[in-house]
Amino acid sequence: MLKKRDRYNVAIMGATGAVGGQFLAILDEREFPVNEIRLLASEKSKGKRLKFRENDYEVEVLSHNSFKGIDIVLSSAGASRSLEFLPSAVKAGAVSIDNSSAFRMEKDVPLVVPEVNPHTAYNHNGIIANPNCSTIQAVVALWPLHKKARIKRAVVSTYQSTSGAGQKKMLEMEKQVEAVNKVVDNWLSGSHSVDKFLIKEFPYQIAFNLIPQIDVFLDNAYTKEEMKLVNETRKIMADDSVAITATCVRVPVFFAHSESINIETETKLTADEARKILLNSPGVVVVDDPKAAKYPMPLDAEGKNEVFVGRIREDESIENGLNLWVVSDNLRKGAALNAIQIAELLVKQA
Ligand code: NAP
Ligand code: 3JM
Repeated sequence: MLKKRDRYNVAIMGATGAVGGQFLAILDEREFPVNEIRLLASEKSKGKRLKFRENDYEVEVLSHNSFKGIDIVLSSAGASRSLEFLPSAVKAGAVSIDNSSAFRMEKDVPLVVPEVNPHTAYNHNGIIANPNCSTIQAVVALWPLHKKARIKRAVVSTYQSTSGAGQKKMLEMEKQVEAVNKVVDNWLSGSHSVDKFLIKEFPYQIAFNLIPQIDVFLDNAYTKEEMKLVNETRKIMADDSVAITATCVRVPVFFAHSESINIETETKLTADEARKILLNSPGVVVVDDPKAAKYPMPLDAEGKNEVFVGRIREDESIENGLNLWVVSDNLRKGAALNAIQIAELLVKQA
């Protein structure tokens, strides 16, 4: 339980990272009632200073003693750090909202998307999990349709930006893009491939390429990212009967993930009905005007809080099918914003 206070002591685990930076920006934007802020990262960032509101704060090295006096931990320093350090945060009496996959599928850990299952946030033992970025934007769009017509099956193909893999990977793409020029003049010589030394973070070149692998491969030939989407979606919708299959692809986009989603529903939903439902759904913006060539794109979603849905059309190959195109800023709704919305739920109830 979060103890009621006028202002809360907040620790950010992974404050120097891509998600950490968004935590600081969004806490400020939403005027979250922060008393003390504690910025935690690795030894590498010791002594670094980061700005929050009007002041700058020194980054401290994460340790088991980092949580004394802290009310809320916003955690995004990777799954192994969450596994190692969040039990100490629980012992210190803090409530942690964890962005990693470490605890998401644990029975006593709520997995929360405030537009879908806000009531589950209150039933925790000190750790609340924030879903994977691709799961969050999918369920924000699918939940209102599921409530109306029950989704029997969903086929999700993702187009995930490099910011979803952290700052080092974004920088690698930038360097690779800079290394390639005069492609059209030299296309026969294949000069849009970069030198091997520019490929360290991703398994293959990401600039001007697509990589159909995110996270590691599992025994069933799916990647861990794909199975996160399947299992987390079912847990959040509290419905294991929904059949879901996913293909997750890294694309050379800096910010915002896109998803092509095909659903089969139990009862018929026309494209117009789906559009109307989504127009009235929290956190969703419908951008869907084919005649004017209006549809969601990652460049337009960058820096925004909503989940954008377009290209809504009936799947003519089956009786009750729909296709959707869903785009959202993965560092905001897909990570930091969703976690801060969860913190806001806790504050409201304290
Ligand atoms: P990132 O840009 O690479 O940042 C990683 C952060 O973790 C940095 O602050 C880093 O500190 C810190 N860190 C790494 N090793 C540490 C250690 N041993 N002790 C303390 N701090 C350590 O990655 P990111 O994109 O922000 O993602 C961070 C995590 O958030 C991911 O691993 C994932 O679990 C989760 N997440 C990310 C997204 C997303 O869309 N990016 C979405 C959902 C969840 P230094 O700067 O000192 O190395
Ligand atoms: C997004 O340290 C790690 O293994 C983190 C890998 C990671 C994750 C994860 O598994 O927590 C990178 C980017 C995620 C996520 O949201 O699941």
